[in-house]
Amino acid sequence: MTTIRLENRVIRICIAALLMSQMLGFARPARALQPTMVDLFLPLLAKEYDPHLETEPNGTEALADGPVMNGVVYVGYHNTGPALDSDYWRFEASGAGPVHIEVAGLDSAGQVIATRVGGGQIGYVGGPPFVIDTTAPVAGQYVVRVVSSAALGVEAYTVTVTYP
Ligand SMILES: [Ca+2]
Repeated sequence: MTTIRLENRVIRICIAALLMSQMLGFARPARALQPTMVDLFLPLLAKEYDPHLETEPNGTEALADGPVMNGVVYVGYHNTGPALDSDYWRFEASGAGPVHIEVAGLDSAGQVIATRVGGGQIGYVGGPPFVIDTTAPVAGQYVVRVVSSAALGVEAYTVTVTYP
């Protein structure tokens, strides 16, 4: 993942340099440049900005990924390898009601904590299966904190939240 992001960055810098030089009038004509740019750039953008993937850093409420859409599967990564990694995902409940959280792909060291922003904890699970059934007491912002590690060699996990 890191390698892909680095490569994306390098390629984007090269493309930006090409575009700049073209704008300033000392590069090849636009027709010669454009097909290469489209072939390379669009698939990489689609990967890097996929809204269903986590974006580090996301280790605090303020940096939480989201808002996650109701019932949609999101993918996070164990970025710190065997060490514990905290990823925050936020969602907004439209009212009080049942909240269902499912996280798959954590090893036995994983934890999932659901909290109302500015309020208290509404759910916790400290071992598999990582499923929380709880209740949102009021409308508002909530976060799901996924504490993961890749101790068992798994690189990714999924998180799905359904809420009012
Ligand atoms: Ca992560």
